[in-house]
Amino acid sequence: MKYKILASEGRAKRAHMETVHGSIETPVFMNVGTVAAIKGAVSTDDLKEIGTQVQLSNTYHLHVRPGDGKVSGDRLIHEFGGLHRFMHWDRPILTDSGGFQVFSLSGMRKIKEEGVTFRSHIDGRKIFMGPEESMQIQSNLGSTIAMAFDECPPSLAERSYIEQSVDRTTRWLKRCKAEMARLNALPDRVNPEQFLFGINQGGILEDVRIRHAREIGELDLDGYAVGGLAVGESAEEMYRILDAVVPELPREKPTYLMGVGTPQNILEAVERGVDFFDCVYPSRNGRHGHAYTNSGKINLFNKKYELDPRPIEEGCGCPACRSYSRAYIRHLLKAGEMLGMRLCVLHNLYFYNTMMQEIRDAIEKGEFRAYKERKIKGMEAKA
Ligand code: PRF
Ligand code: ZN
Repeated sequence: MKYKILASEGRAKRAHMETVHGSIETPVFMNVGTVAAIKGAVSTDDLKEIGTQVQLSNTYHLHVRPGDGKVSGDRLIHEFGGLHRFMHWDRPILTDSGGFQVFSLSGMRKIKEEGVTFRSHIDGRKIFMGPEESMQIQSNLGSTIAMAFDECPPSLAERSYIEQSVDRTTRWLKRCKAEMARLNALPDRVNPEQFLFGINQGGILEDVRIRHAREIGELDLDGYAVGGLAVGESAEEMYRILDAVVPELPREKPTYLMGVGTPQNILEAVERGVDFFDCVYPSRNGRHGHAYTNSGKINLFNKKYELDPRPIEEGCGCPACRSYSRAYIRHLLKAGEMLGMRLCVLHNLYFYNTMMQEIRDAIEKGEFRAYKERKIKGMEAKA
């Protein structure tokens, strides 16, 4: 068995997953490196130091780069020996399928049964991507976990559109599964044991979500994601959909909530049974000088930190807090020095990774509820 639940409290699960790139302890926060790089000049050695278990990269971005467009990025990376060797990371990598990026980055696109035609955001070149292409690219990259090619419909789409789109996403998922099986059997694969996660869609329509979850649950995939959330709906709506849909997905498989979220969102979703998360918030906020603490987010550009000798968070073991004051980091940020951003990003990723460790410990001890209440109350306090 690749995935094993070690402890649970209500719906919250503490689990362990075996992969060819080592094990993953869940709940886990995946650190986002869209183009095979964590933004903020963070190296893979840094990631090991701050406790990163899984990195996330993107199919679409690594298809259009590296390279000059004549040979695709993923073919070059395959020739190099795969994404792990290319970026010097030997732990698990999850690749997103490109579906969501196509929908969020590309102005011009055409969706058909075969797939999507759109223009590259780099050079405007026409690109076609369907379920088979997405699997081929992810197989070339050799990621640990590949995501199915899905459509994430706009949050305001009508019911009839969402129903059609979800049915197409199911048909695409079956094609992804067949293509992944074919690719994994080829002799030249970087990772012939690549896992495939399916993605649940359905907007904020509970009945469509539930029907879709039951359909894809029967396909016996390696894991299941909830997509199409955190795209403009309220947090309450997101929790309502998770309440409805997570119990319909196979509990003996990992559950991944895509693109979520704030520390509060993650705590609420863990309580509802989610294992995997990813979000750009810690790195993006860090690059803007916003740092997470147990008593709320602080803006290091604020004048009140000009002579503050304390670290971002007292007692934090991250590379920023071990050595540097708020005053110095503020100076670096204001001077536009890259080190300022880098230290804030390292602190924020450490904060997220450490929170996940605390969550895992709390579930094991049967103290998750109490931990969650305490953590949220603390973060709501004014820093
Ligand atoms: N689908 C895919 N990737 C995603 C999403 C999705 O719906 C989301 C939605 N929050 C983030 N990333 N393939
Ligand atoms: Zn720190």
